Amino acid sequence: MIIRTAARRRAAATAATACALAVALTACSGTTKDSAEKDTTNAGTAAKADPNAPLKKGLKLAFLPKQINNPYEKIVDEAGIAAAEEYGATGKEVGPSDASASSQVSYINTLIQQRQDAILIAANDPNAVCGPLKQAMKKDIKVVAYDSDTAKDCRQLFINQASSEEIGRSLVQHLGEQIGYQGKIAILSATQNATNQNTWIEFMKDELKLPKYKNMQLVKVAYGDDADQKSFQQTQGLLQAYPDLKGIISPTTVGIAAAARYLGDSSYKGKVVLNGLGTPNQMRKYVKDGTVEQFSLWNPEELGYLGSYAAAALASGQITGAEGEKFKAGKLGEYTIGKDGEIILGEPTVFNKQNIDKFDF
Ligand code: RAM
Repeated sequence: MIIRTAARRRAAATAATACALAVALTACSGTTKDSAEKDTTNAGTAAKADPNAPLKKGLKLAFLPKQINNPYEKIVDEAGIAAAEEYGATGKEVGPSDASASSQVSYINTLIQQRQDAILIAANDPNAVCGPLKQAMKKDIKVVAYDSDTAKDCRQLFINQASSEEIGRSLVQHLGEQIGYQGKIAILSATQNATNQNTWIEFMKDELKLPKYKNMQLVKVAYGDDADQKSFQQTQGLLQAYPDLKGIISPTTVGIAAAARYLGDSSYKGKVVLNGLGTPNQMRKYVKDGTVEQFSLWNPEELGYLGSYAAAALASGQITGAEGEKFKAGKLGEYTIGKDGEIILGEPTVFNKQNIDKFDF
């Protein structure tokens, strides 16, 4: 928590500097709301931000998660919807029941017809949703990716839960320590197309190239599709194929919970190390019974809250998506837009037996 606050302060300082520089270029000076609203594309367009514009009342926000029956996505979206109520807007969640590449397309088309003010999307595929999202932006519907990004020109902002590099590398670092930097390891991911998991896996593979991991061997990346049963079966399959497996990293809350359930009831309990990204409420049981020693996550409520405020700031003309612009995200304080329209929530937390009961999400 302390780190997160410090990170935010750093971000604010960067924003102040960026804004001071930008004043000369008028990006931080007052412009009319109309000019800001004409921005229908990504950062770097002619539209100007009006940092003093009030958040518009009555905005309509739609959250489109990877899939609606994912407990993690539910926490994020519910927090975003609650935040919208805070500033006089309404929010809703719609979405597919599976996380396949194009399952979100028809939902985007419907949201465009409904003339929502902003669509917030956790993309199942960086490109499959791009065409419809561009249509939305053309109609002046703001598009904010959160959790899992689209290609950069298909949205105006990406709300990233933490630095992707830090997430990927730290998971390998933690597992390495736990298994004494020795033995076969596997990754149990979500879907093959998921932008967030794939980005993290790239950083994991890069981290594994360092000399200290020379005795650790990544034998397989398995995909549970963020479906509980498939993730369970994939874990079983991994252990059948590699009975001498030393560790599994599952960078998905659905995957890690299913893998923990499999390990917890098997002879591998306490022998195969499972690490990754999970929610404390889903993982508490497995931490307490010794199946899992530690895992990480950020606060998903804060992710939804930040996404909601960012979408409202965009739809109100306070920001356009350009690097260096800043806005106030309610109780979370000030945030700054980074390169390529990315906004980073903060630092992940590591959960273990000592601290897990302090968290309830
Ligand atoms: C799952 C989803 C989501 C990811 C979390 C960690 O719930 O795949 O996209 O961010 O895990």
